Amino acid sequence: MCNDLDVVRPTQTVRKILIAGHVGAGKTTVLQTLFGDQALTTDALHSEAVSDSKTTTTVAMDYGVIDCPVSNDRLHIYAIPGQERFQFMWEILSRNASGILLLMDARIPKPLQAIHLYLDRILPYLHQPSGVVALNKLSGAEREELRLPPYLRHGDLRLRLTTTDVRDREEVLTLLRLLVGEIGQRNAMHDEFSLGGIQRGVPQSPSR
Ligand SMILES: Nc1nc2c(ncn2[C@@H]2O[C@H](COP(=O)(O)OP(=O)(O)OP(=O)(O)O)[C@@H](O)[C@H]2O)c(=O)[nH]1
Ligand SMILES: [Mg+2]
Repeated sequence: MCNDLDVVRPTQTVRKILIAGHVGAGKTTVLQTLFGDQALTTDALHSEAVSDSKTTTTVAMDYGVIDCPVSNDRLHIYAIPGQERFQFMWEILSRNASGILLLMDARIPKPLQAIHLYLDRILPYLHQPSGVVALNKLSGAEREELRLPPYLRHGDLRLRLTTTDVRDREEVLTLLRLLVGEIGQRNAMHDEFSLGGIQRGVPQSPSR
């Protein structure tokens, strides 16, 4: 899936994807699931105890590149740190991201409220991104019982809503496919509006 990365195919679209979420949400796990030992991570020992016997935390970023053969996209995936004190990295890593994958531990109290609060903090760094919100850390039975609407509205944004277990490679690939689909839909809508503008006689800058 991530072979032959030296060459960008002529028709390939390169996209930047941001993985976000609280401490321990599973952001680094996404990269480890996709790239194994080759995942580029910056984990350091935690100064405080965290759930899931997690002893390390990301202090700068995680990074990896993967080709999505179905959609002919090359995804540059960046995971941001969850700890507040490394929030300065959010702005740096968010630049030019076309999509966000937000992971949320579904076991915390009021996870949907937590999603909205998190989005309020991260969205100012992003320019109209497409997004997927994935609730994780649920048992198989809990996932089956959970009836989620397909989309979550946050202001003007519509984010694809789903459950996941990012320790499973197929599940991570499904999330990436969903996100690429959302980006494609948003771009198609944008083109449609632009074309509408031309057809309605919106002044164009003179061609040279
Ligand atoms: N039970 C369960 N555990 C999960 C699931 N997804 C991730 N985990 C575990 O939760 C932990 C997440 O750790 P990380 O991936 O390092 O979390 P992070 O979001 O990168 O955290 P910071 O870098 O500290 O912000 C790991 O121990 C994973 O194995 C899940 O769906 N179910
Ligand atoms: Mg991490």
